[in-house]
Amino acid sequence: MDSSPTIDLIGAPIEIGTSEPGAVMGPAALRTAGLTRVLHDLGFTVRDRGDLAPDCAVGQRDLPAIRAWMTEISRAVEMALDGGSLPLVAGGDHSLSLGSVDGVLRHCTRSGRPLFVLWLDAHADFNTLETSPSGNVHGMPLAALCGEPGFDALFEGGERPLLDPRRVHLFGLRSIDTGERALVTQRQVNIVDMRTIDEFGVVAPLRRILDRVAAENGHLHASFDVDFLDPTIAPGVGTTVPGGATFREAHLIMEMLCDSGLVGSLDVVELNPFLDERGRSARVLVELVASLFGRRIIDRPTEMPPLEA
Ligand code: EXY
Ligand code: MN
Ligand code: MN
Ligand code: MN
Repeated sequence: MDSSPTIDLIGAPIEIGTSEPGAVMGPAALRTAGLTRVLHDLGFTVRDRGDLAPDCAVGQRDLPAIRAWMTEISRAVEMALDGGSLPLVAGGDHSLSLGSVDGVLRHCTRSGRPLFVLWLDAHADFNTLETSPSGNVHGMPLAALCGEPGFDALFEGGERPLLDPRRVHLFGLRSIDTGERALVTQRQVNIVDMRTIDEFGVVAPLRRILDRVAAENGHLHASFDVDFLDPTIAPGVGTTVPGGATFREAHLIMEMLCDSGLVGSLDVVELNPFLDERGRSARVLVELVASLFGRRIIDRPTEMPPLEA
């Protein structure tokens, strides 16, 4: 992990980006599953900032309501980074990344480090208001962050730093809509889909991404959507897609991210306890976050252990 010993846990119980209610309980479920305790046991100082609650009418699902959320999330993330902490944004649906990535962008614009995004997700989340088949904003955050037209109502007036789509790495993709497929190709978004993972595993594709980020002294923002995982291990999400990452693949990704020391901010999104089975998905997520922050079975170098003579 990045050298920061302090983690700012920011609850973002937003669910107006989706049509399936329940993600509002995500932050509470992650805390109940022991998120704060495992991080503390790993030696981190965890500052739980509580749950953000922007001033927007309950049930409002329009862009101004989402803008109210985004502004608060962006400010909290930027403040954490400016203060030398690592922001961990617990969702809530994936539209929260409109705020978290915006906040990281603002910080990185000042720190001078290029921002790379690792989007662990079954989906591309690169729809625009035009191309979206559902109108759900949680399927659009990357398009909006990369400056696609139609999202001005989301960002308070004035200049905003844009995310470079060529520094976005989709990882685990297995569901994409027609319109966003054309867009991600046109914008040269980097894609490691499940077919690539089936053929080459997670190590080689992820190693290539991490080497690139390290070579450019980049800040890596990891955005972890529960539906990246196979639904058999994480059913608690409203947009499950069969054929996701296994528990071991997900753990290995987290351990490689940890070893890289490049992750400077994290979202954990789309957990829907209403659809979960006795907290199973929440507990899996906490296990995986623990691996991302350094929990190991034994401390040994990553090369093959010597065979006994
Ligand atoms: N691509 C579909 C849509 O835009 O409606 C499904 C999006 C699911 C989004 C979740 C957060 O990853
Ligand atoms: Mn920084
Ligand atoms: Mn997503
Ligand atoms: Mn998804």
